[in-house]
Amino acid sequence: MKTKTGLLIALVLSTCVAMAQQATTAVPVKTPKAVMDQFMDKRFGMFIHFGPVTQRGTEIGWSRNDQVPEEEYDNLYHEFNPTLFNADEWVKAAKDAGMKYLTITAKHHDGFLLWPSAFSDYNVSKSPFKRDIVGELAKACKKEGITFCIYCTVLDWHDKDYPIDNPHHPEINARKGDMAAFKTRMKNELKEVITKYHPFMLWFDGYWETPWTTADGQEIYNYIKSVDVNVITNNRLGKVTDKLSGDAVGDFLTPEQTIGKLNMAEPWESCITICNQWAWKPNDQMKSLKQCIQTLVTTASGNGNLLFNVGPAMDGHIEARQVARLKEMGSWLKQNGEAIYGTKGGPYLPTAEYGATRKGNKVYINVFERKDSTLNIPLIPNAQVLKSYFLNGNTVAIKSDSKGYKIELPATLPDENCSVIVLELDVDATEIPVIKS
Ligand code: H79
Repeated sequence: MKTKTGLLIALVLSTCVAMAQQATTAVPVKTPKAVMDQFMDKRFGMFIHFGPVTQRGTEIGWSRNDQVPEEEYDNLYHEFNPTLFNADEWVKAAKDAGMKYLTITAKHHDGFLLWPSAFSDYNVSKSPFKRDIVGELAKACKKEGITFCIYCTVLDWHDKDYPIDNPHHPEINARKGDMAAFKTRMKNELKEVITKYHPFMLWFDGYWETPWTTADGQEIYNYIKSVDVNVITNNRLGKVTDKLSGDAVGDFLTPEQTIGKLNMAEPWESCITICNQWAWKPNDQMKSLKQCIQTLVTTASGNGNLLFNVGPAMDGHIEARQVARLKEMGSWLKQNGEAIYGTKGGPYLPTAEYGATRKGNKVYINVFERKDSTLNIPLIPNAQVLKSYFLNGNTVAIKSDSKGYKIELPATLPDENCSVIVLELDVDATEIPVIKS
């Protein structure tokens, strides 16, 4: 009797499980909100563009078949030997900058893989360097508590199954390809990196070429979710980048080389380079410390994350001047990180003079520039300012009239790059609707 009842229970249970599985395949699975919140609380990450192309010092995303002929480009890996590559040093540079996550170009449009894959021979294990760059970085990140993420584009000009060979010369774009076979290989590669390296997030790119459709993107998104439901993706799996509706597929918006607008409804991350080029370029122009800090703060003030890019040199080291600049950002964050990590943007729209962030009952007014002896900002409706002070401790006098607050600024601001003024309120600052400056 006992076993019969047991069998019956098992039968009912397995039917329920099957029904639940059917239900989940019908409705596309989304990333849990708690995971997205974890991601957005990090605010600052390191983007790394690296690969055999660094030997030419040209751009990874568009120099193949342009500045570097295809034949030459596709053979660069035979000499790829970045002997100074040290994952611990890259991760330390990110950590010293105050970054909380790191995203490596495991596969860019040129199709070369920085990990030893079972699914494509065009990978780092076939170069003289041989070592697993993705694996070593994943390990170093884990050791240092930096969240590890992977960039992998949906383009692949090297793969014979991908229908486009050369976007610069449409007349020779006759390659027929086989998108079904291509997507199968893409899935295998994705499953390989997810199960081997456990990325928190996958950063897709290259949706714009004609062979790729939004349906392909949705298929890949669903596949990723079937491997690990908690893996986040950016919105570049579908055809539209600026909205998470319509033709976009994924979890967050991705303004490129520009700071996103304040958006309290949809998560976003701006990717911006520390110099001009994504991949290493000799003597590339580097942003000033002021530009770097204000880029980060304006991004956080718009409620977004900043994925700040470095391109390590051909021998594998990150230029000393870039490491130093990142460290300077880290020093600023050590003193002012309270106004960045785990905050929300707003309630004020960022301006050239200041941007605001908020957490609990505090609004942080991040002042970029002293234009006058007072900083004038609009009133926060239905709230009292209980206290006002610089994050470094000095009190700040604040007056208000019907037009707004007048914050008295000292003759010189305490920090020439960005000084944080805290306003303590009698209400929860995160509930305040956006105020037009
Ligand atoms: O990985 C980085 C870039 O390589 C990649 N996205 C970021 C994160 C990217 N690949 N392509 N694009 C971005 C857009 C390319 C625009 C281009 Fe052009 C138009 C390439 C050639 C024409 C603009 C004008 C850039 C170079 C000339």
